[in-house]
Amino acid sequence: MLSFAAEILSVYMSNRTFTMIKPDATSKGHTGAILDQIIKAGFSIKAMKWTRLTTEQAGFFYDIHRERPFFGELVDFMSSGPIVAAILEKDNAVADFRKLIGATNPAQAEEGTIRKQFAASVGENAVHGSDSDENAVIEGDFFFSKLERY
Ligand code: FUP
Repeated sequence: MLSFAAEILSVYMSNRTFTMIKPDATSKGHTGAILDQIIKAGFSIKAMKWTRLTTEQAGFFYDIHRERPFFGELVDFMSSGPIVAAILEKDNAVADFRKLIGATNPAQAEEGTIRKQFAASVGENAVHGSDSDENAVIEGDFFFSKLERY
């Protein structure tokens, strides 16, 4: 019985985040190195898939940015090649993962962060990390069914 309650909590509470390794990083062959750093930082993978977004799916995922001037480029880029989508688990997952990946603009990202190492620009910045527990759940649900999480 505990496991049912624990599962509900672990799915909806703050120990999970959602990430994508973006098309720039997959196309440059950085997928393995990025996953290695994520795992070595203490995150465990609860769900993962290699896939490619349509422009419609990318637009839906980034709907909050629809009115921003970079929206068209963002959608074109995010649907330009394969991505790795994953749900990650760790205490304080959302905040710790954003620290691990660094600032949105790699020029402002701290040394050692994933974006500092692998991102070329603010638009093509190698990885996504959810910005809140609520969005982590919404974004994970967009990609994964319950049966695809372990
Ligand atoms: P982040 O939470 O770090 O992914 O950043 P945002 O939610 O602010 O932005 C989402 C994505 O929009 C970024 F990953 C890249 C893109 N973006 C731009 O292309 N230009 C900008 O000025 C800001 C964001």
